[in-house]
Amino acid sequence: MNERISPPQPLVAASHANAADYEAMYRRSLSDPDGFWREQAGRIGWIREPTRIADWSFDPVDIKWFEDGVLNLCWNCVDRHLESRADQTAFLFEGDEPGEGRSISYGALYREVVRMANCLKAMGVAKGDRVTIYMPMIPEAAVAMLACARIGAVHSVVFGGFSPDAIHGRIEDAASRFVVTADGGKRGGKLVPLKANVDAALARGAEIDGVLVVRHLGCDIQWVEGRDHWYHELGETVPDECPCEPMNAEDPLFILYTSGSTGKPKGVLHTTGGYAVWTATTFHYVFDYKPGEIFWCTADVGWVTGHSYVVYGPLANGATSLIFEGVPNYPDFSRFWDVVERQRVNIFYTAPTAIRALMREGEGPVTKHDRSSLRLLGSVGEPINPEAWRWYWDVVGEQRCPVVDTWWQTETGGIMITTLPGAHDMKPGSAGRPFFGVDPQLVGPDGEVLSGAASGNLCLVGSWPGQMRSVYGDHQRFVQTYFSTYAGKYFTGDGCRRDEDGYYWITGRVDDVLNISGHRLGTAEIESALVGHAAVAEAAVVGYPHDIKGQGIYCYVTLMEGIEPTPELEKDLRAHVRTEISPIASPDLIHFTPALPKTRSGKIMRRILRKIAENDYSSLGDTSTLADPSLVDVLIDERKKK
Ligand code: 6R9
Repeated sequence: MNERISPPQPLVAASHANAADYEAMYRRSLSDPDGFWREQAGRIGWIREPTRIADWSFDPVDIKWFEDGVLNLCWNCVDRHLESRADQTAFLFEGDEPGEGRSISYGALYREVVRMANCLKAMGVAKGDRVTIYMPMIPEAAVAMLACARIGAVHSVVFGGFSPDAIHGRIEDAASRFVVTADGGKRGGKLVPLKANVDAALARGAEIDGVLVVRHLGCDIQWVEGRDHWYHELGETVPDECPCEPMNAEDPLFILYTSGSTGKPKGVLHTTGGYAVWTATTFHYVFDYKPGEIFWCTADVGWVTGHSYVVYGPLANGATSLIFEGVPNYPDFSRFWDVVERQRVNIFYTAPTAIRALMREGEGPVTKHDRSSLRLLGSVGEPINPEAWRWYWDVVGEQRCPVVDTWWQTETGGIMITTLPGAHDMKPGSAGRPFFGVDPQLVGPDGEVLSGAASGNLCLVGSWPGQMRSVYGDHQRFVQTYFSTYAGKYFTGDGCRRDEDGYYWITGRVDDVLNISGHRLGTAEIESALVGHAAVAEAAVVGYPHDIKGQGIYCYVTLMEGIEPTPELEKDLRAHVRTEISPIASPDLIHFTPALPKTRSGKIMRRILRKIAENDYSSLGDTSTLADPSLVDVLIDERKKK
């Protein structure tokens, strides 16, 4: 399908960039990056303006932007707006129960952030210290991030759905001595015992100086005297002013753990100046944000999308950003549109998995709510199939609202490939064109650079301000993961097609990273959780097509001698993975098998396992290098019975 849809005309006329602007600005962003980004850096208030703009190399890998600039990102997101919009809403909070929530003005946000920052200081947090944030989707989660940025502490947000083991691993890796959490959270009517999970994580051993606890639900929790502090109590005792720490542009802002194809999740490190400019600039152009509009990104702050487009991008632009604690199907499938109607949301940004799940419920839950406030729709996290795109455009947006399909990664800090609302026609299923400063290249099987319409591995040549700078504590892993496949290029891990109009169509990961409902999970992580179970000898995990989640988790499992597969064991393995990693990582299909297909050198042939999981037995490729080629038929027979 190569259908083109033009954005509605009134929108084009009022947009921040039209087609001619895009062409000129894009060309200049590549031919004169210093000039271009010096101008865009003007969106940020600097304590000392940078004189050096781009200074990077991909071989050896050393990336710096705005190197001699000094700024504070919290000041840019909060204090800077006090003069002109102290009474304007910064965060609109919609709780898990409909209508439960509040609105927080920039003035009130300032007071909250100062209080939280002073609480952190009172616990001993200093510039450069890592603070782990494990919170529900409530304003205090954003407040904690901003408070860290204010005092120069490095936040490491851990998604509230992660298990004690996952929290513990991240605390250890970041050598973080401080935690901010809440007594509990609610999602879809269910209690999430956040404080209890933190207690369990810390019980596994960690050197912790303080845990700051936000009272959200008022539920019963355990308390460790001397270690735990109530935010509302400590907050009473602290001063009501807190200066913003002057930060060098290349000082770390945050670490965010994300799954790769090997090993443990890695701590993606972002620094202050480049990330600030990147999120501020992309937010302005991609969402075409106009003062006074209400912007709603449904992502949790536990993911990069929440960092860049719930908190930093919107607030750096003085926007009103909606924070939603709940889920799309609680109390029913019309929840998103109920919120859109009540809060008069103008710009709505969500993930394809949510769109597909809602689409299955038909138009009724959508059309019963007034969506006339909507002006722009966005999608992020995984490829959006053209059917879901159409439904989003036709039913949700009534063909009035351009759909921006935004491709990017935790590593890129912000949006990289997208159409711009006033500049480009849309093609359902295609992310679109590169954003300013983004220079994509498609590389073929032999490392050759492909030109024109082609399919290959998506690389980026040249740095952009929002690029991650390192893997926390392991720069070599950064170099190895992203820059060793193709010398001198950043390799994204995604496959991609470029069409004759220069539009990019992301086809998905080409490495062992799964994308489950827009959440990244490494097959290696799930395998290591499975083999951690006493009954399991070996495990191999692959993705397979799933109607709602995009990809499902397919686990091939061999058992220890003498152990028989039973439905109880299957249930137990599922529960085991859920507690080891997270419910997100719960296996969709467990396939018990006597053996895994291996080469003679002992490597599991994942290519074959993927095909069998997909029920595609026609093109298994060469199976002659297998130690036991007859195993393939056994696996196929077993698959057919699933
Ligand atoms: C922002 C975010 C990154 C991976 C990425 C790709 C997939 C994200 C996409 C998309 C197709 C889009 N992805 N957006 N694929 N179209 N619009 O999702 O970051 O969690 O790090 O995931 O997600 O495969 O490589 P992250």
